[in-house]
Amino acid sequence: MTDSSHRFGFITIAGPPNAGKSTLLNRLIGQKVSIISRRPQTTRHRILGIRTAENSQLVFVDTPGIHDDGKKNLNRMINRTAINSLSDVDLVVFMIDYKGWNNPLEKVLRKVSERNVPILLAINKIDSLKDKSRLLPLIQRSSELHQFVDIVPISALKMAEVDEFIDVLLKYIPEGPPGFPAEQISDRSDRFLVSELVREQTFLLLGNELPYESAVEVTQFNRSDPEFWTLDMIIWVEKASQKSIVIGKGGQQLKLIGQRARIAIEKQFGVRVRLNLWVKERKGWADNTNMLRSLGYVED
Ligand SMILES: Nc1nc2c(ncn2[C@@H]2O[C@H](COP(=O)(O)OP(=O)(O)OP(=O)(O)O)[C@@H](O)[C@H]2O)c(=O)[nH]1
Ligand SMILES: [Mg+2]
Repeated sequence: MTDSSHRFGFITIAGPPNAGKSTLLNRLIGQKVSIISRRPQTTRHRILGIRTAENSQLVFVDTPGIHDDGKKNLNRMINRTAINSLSDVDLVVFMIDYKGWNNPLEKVLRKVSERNVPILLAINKIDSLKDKSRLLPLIQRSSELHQFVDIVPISALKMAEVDEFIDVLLKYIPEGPPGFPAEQISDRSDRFLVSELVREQTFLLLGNELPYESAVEVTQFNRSDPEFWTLDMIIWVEKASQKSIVIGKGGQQLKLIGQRARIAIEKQFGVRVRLNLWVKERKGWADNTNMLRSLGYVED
């Protein structure tokens, strides 16, 4: 590669739920493009994060964690989204955490490796691994499972040297001109991101209490005053009991979700926001293809 050459390519970040894929994406892009929570199955869509440097442009594809439980339509769609993101990319970063392999995880790896794309293994959360000598056997075991192009222990959360990691990735990226404008950092709209920032707060505040079958719909996205946005959103759930969990005693929970989400949106976009939230139930929405489509879970 000559000094003047430019690289351009796509890198999918895939792996099981909760490995830290979205955390890595945000770290590599330098701002939040994908929401994060300690709860598995936070990401539900394919989300692009674009990193433009002087001699390269890398397009990262964040994907939902791939898992085995495909009963509901929603779950199946989400798994399909992840698997479809493995084609036509230059590299897959397969992310696991330091706890290592188990049967379902090996099954996920086999599914991913069917696509014949080079796979780099990132072993994440090593900041939480007290006994670092456990890494060596894990690397050994991993190399027996698949011929990874590289195996890199990382901490997506505490990574100081992003450039070093990028240099490792660039080895697998072909030369080519940039495919996106330099200022573009994501393929997702502001409207999508505000709904995600509300969903993130429901995950963070309700944790495991939150029914998995909840989604956020933006019904008003008014930016006629560019410095003071008015946003209306509906949090959809499937049952009355779930509705009362989200609303909480005397509406306290919903109020807190609204306050925190408003602050997150204001910080993200540097504007002031009026945010109105409602909780509504519709039985079976997570199985209803039309509803899934209108909420953006069906890829055309
Ligand atoms: N200690 C530690 N925690 C991390 C690290 N990276 C991510 N986490 C935490 O792991 C949890 C899951 O992170 P996410 O980035 O949402 O994981 P994900 O793989 O995108 O999860 P899904 O979207 O559900 O598939 C969050 O609580 C993160 O803060 C890391 O390097 N170290
Ligand atoms: Mg995620």
